[in-house]
Amino acid sequence: MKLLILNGPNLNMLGVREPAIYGRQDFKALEAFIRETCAAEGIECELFQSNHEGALVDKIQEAWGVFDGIVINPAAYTHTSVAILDALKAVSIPTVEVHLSDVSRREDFRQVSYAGMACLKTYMGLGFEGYRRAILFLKEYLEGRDA
Ligand code: CA2
Repeated sequence: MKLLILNGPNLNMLGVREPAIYGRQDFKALEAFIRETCAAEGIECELFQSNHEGALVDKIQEAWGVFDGIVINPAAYTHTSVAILDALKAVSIPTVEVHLSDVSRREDFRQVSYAGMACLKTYMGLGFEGYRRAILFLKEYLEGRDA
């Protein structure tokens, strides 16, 4: 099983500011947490972070026929990007959305998620743990589908 883990703009700045919202741990720690989670579950993973919408769209398109599932935190593009939504729909790879913070309790402009419209599930407000839950959900979903 191969999962692609996508992180959007500014997540590489984790730990630098706004610890009350995003926690104190930095992006390196998040990447290590994701790799350890996948290794413990016997899952192959590739991690990709970009601050550019088109780069994320390219990566989603390239995932077609290569990855079994996608975990995505599109960050600010969550609330603006029809291009990312269309790419996820185009490849039709089982995808789970993750947000470190509980966006449902934040500003009005964060109340829409375009990417979420193409996702099986969303985990929010759980910090790093959201990524672990998304990985475990996809593992169970993909194993169930193959059985
Ligand atoms: O809660 C999340 O995971 C978000 O996807 C994070 C995004 C935000 O735009 C979404 O609404 C919710 C922000 C990414 C990180 O932004 C930082 C800002 C300051 C310091 C460090 C990171």
